Amino acid sequence: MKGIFSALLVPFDESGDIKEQGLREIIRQNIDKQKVDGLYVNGSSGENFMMSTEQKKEVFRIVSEENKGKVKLIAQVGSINLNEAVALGKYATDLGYDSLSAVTPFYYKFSFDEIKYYYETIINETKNNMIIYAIPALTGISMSLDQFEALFQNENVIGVKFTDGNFYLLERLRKKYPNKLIYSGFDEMLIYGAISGIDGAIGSTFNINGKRAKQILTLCQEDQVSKAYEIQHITNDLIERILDLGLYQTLKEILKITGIDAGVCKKPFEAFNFEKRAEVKKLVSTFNL
Ligand code: NGF
Repeated sequence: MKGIFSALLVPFDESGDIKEQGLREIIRQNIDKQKVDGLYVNGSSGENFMMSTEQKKEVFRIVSEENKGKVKLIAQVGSINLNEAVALGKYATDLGYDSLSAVTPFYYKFSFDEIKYYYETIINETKNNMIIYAIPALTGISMSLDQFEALFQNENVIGVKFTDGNFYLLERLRKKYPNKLIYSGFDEMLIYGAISGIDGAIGSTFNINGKRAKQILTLCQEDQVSKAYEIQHITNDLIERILDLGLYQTLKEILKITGIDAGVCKKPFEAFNFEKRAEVKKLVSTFNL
């Protein structure tokens, strides 16, 4: 369960339906071309929170079929509808996913006791492992070291996807929990997590730039930090442009330019600005994507 995990992109058509063949192509791109160690399915990058329960199940099923046991699979099942989270958790567990993950429940200002109950319920009902998905910038939930400790007491909580720039908290977690899996979540800050001894990383840009992410992680593990910095600098030149042009739309456009039917983003995400297509083509050749 260590290494580079792509937060899988999902291609939609103009009506918001999943493009099955395109999804299979994106899975193959990740496994065969980017050589990722695993896939993080139905996270933010999969536009999960905009999909119906049936669509989420469809994605879980197609990924499991196309993967054929090749790389590790993590199913993000978090939802503020706890019944849905449990149902999705059971579904992914039956499909053989290696672990579940769930975003901290958001929108309502849930107390920590409520958050703990949410994780315990998913674990108890599914009997699967759980990776906490902490992403304070999008959920508004910033957990303290003590709160992580309370969740980590449950042995089924095997780790955290830490999409946060709080590297002091990351260092404290790493020291205190050498046996829990810690995945960094911000691709542009991968090197800082790698220096702090993370086990892996989960990110959207790995769909197109996974090989560089793997190099950064491996070089840091081999104490070759200045070489890792060189790759992070190149990576961030790329990510900076992608963020300016629109994150998921541009990632999909890059995939399309490389011949993959990556579809469009689900509305109300805006369409990709086609006036920028020449610039994206240049990114593909400059960064050898
Ligand atoms: O897309 C986001 C939103 N974050 C991802 C990742 O942390 C979560 C990150 O890779 C994710 O992809 C998922 O749950 O599916 C960024 O896209 C990347 O660092 C660019 O900022 O914050």
